[in-house]
Amino acid sequence: MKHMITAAVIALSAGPAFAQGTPAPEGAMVYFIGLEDGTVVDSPVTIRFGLSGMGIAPANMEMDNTGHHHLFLNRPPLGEGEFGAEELTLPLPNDETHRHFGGGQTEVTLDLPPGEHTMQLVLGDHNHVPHEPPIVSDVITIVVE
Ligand SMILES: [Cu+2]
Repeated sequence: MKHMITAAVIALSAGPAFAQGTPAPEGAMVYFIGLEDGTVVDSPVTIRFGLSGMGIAPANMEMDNTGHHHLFLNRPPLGEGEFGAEELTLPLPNDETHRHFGGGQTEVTLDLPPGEHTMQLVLGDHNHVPHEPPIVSDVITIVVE
């Protein structure tokens, strides 16, 4: 009896799924309103998201020059996490450290334990993928008393 050898074809050579990212206009910015690096707060803390040069659209709604907010919480800056630069071209995860505001929300109130909490805002397109170039805020560390 002859055995056939079947080669598993693994498409390792495929490029990023979103090689052409959603373009962001020059000068667009996301930023924290009223919070900066080192700000001391009480919990619960309300975190307000600022955006200039672009508009907010809910997730899954494809419109030029829009996106929705994501809050990175206690993880490395975009592009410096577990998946490195690859995460610039992939949908952002949705978990405790990656909060999505796909309804178009521009603030959130969080119960945070005492201590330091590092955060960054990242705008994502209708597919939750960062724009090209990525629209990200400064990384700030707030101190919860
Ligand atoms: Cu999202």
